[in-house]
Amino acid sequence: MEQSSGRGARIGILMGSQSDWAKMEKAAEALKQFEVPCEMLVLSAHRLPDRVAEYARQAEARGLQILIAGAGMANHLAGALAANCTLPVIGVPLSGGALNGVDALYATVQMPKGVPVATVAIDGAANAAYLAVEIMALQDEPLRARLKALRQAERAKLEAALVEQTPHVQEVAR
Ligand code: RP5
Repeated sequence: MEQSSGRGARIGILMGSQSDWAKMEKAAEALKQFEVPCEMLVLSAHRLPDRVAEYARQAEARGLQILIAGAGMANHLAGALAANCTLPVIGVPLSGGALNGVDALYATVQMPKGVPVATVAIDGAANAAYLAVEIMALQDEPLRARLKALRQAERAKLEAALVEQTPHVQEVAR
């Protein structure tokens, strides 16, 4: 396991179990292309509730700007973090267990008024990172430029693929 505790981290990526690591690593990978420093940590809301609260309470003072939290089944990690800080918290419901992530989706998304968790799709860790970057880019001009450049590059790649496909499409249509 590579537990990264980031000095200078702007985003904290947390997960309920070591078994969630591979799925949550997708968030770190997505952040890498934007050069946004992050830290990754396994902290269970049920097994280590005091540590979760402590982490959330100290997060802002440590320079973290957004927390991303993923867990499966009775996912209370994102909610427990949101309850203990006012940073934006993005929840990632993870697949697994008898209900394969639908339970975690409901547990993550149904937060009480005033204590929101922005919830992405089941196993949507990469999108949690993109959303975090979009929020941070509001106040960060170079990051905004990187975000727009990446979108543009992806669009250009798809446009190019479309042009390559065109003769084939015409062939089929004939
Ligand atoms: C959740 O239960 C964890 O986030 C994980 O997705 C799932 C299974 O956890 P382990 O039993 O592998 O620790 O709380």
